[in-house]
Amino acid sequence: MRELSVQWFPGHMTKAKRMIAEELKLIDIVIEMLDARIPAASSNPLLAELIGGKTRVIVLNKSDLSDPAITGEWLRYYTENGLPAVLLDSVRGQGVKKLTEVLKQAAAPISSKWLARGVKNKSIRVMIAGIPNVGKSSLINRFLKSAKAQTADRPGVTKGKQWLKVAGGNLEILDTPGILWPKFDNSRVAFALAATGAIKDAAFDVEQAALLLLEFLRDKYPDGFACRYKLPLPVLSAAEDILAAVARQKGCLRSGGTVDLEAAAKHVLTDFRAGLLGRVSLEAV
Ligand SMILES: Nc1nc2c(ncn2[C@@H]2O[C@H](COP(=O)(O)OP(=O)(O)OP(=O)(O)O)[C@@H](O)[C@H]2O)c(=O)[nH]1
Ligand SMILES: [Mg+2]
Repeated sequence: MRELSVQWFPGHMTKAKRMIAEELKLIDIVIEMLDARIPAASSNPLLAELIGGKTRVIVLNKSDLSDPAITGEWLRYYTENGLPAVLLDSVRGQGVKKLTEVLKQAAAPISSKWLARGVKNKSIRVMIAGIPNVGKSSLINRFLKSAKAQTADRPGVTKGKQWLKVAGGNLEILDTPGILWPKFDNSRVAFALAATGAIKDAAFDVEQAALLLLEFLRDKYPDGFACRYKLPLPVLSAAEDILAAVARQKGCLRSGGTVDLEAAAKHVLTDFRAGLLGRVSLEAV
């Protein structure tokens, strides 16, 4: 079996945990941003542990790149497990309105509880947490565009911290996202994170990742890559032969005419991440 190993520094995880735990003291609702193509691999078990009883909202971002049928099943999975979930494309802003509605609904019981204790006009504070590159800053930029006001730092809050008022000012979103380091439980998770760009290319074997991806696409989503690389369907070749065909098609050749598989592998990963090989989900429910 082909496997992908990743150079991995667990110290990052401890540091991320400490930082998020500190920020969470001020937060009422946490948006857990997942990559719609890999909802399981992009979720971090630390977060559930850190959040404790706080309200959690799931966002499946980059849903413009994922397989719509499988993403629909993930959405159902979360809602059936009592977690509000929203599909998002945080670059184009698709789903932001729906997310704001879901946040308002999640905020309502918190406000009522406060009101029962005589606390009025207190804003509900929201934080966006997720693994690197999942789209946290893109969503914050979206909220920045629609924000009523960017509130200044206020008493009791670390100096310099900015809150964005949204949804009529009742909700405030922390404008610094919490980065969760992904957990490489096994080589399947490592592959999912590598293929989608959640970990830097320098930390794994790019050629190996591209071969795994081509194998997956050949078996599950052959149309997109066959069209992109002008391969006749059905594609039955071994992943190595497909990669060599991509190299020839893209002109990735070394002096002397041998194929440059590493260059071809980079093409494949870049095309996949940009959605040029079709809408693909790497993980089913
Ligand atoms: N197609 C698509 N691309 C997205 C989406 N959201 C973010 N991106 C792209 O993904 C890349 C990372 O987005 P960021 O918003 O910087 O991600 P981040 O979570 O803030 O990343 P870190 O700060 O490194 O943790 C950028 O190239 C974005 O343009 C999305 O919904 N769809
Ligand atoms: Mg960011």
